[in-house]
Amino acid sequence: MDKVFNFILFFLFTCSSLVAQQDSLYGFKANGNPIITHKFTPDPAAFVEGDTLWLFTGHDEGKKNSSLVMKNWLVFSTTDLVNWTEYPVPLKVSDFSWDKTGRAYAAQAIKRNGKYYWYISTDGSGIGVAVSEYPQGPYADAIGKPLLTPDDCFASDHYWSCIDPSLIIDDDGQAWIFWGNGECYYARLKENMVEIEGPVKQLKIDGADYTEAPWIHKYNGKYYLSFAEGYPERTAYAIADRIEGPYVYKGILNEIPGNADTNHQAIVEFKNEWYFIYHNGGQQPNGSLSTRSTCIDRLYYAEDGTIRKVLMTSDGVQ
Ligand code: FUB
Repeated sequence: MDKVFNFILFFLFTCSSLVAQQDSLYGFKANGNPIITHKFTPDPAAFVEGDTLWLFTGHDEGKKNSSLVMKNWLVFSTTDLVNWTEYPVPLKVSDFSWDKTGRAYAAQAIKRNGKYYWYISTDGSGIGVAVSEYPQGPYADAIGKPLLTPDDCFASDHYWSCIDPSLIIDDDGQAWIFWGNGECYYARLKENMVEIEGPVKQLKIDGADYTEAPWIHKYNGKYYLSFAEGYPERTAYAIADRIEGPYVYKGILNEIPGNADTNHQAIVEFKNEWYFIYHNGGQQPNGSLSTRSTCIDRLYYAEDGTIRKVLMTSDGVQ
């Protein structure tokens, strides 16, 4: 009798959890840029799986012009860049017991061996990695400690040097992580995606005024490293034949986004077109460090492999 009772309880609990999760999905349509208007969504990152683009963002909760209040990260998906689904909050900075800052800085997720690894940064405690069976989460801290800390940023002496991870799995299966504020660093990851392999190295790009937000991607066999440059930030980029460089500086890719001092980009191919995903302060007048929103515009390569400057639009992509 007890067993039947327990089974019924378990069944009811499972059904109510599924209904609760389903209930908390939120569907919305993008109407130009910014694409999300019910929340502030800075620091976008994205990957494509099948016919779905998965968008991972931070979450600004500050008042305009206040300092950054960022407690969690968010996940959205779309199959057409117009109709979007938001999932229940999949990861909070408080899920990382080692974090002392309470600030959920920029992050990027990537899939390997059937699991999803979400590399997050905090405002001073370092870079961590969370793992999930599903792109939408829920995610949990994979190692219970930071993957990288400011101590790994050997050429920097400011506390927020260890932020903004960007990941790539190269065609030979080697995973790499790039990151850094003020200086850009990179390292190999082991196949398990939760340990650094070999030394941390510094990446220098002649002619660049590197600030933060590296994004590494590959196009036609070449490596493209885009990053926030100067302050207020533009996005610049450099190209290399090998992942470790040398990278040749190619100049500005995107101008200062409206009403935001930071610029943070993701570059992805989706359904045979390339997209530039970034944030601006377009949802609030009078300036904003802390009310940033994700935008998407098209990205075009020239025949010589350079990238045309991004045209930021309020129409966005259809
Ligand atoms: O959003 C917090 C920080 O501001 C990010 O980590 C940087 O890239 C900049 O956007």
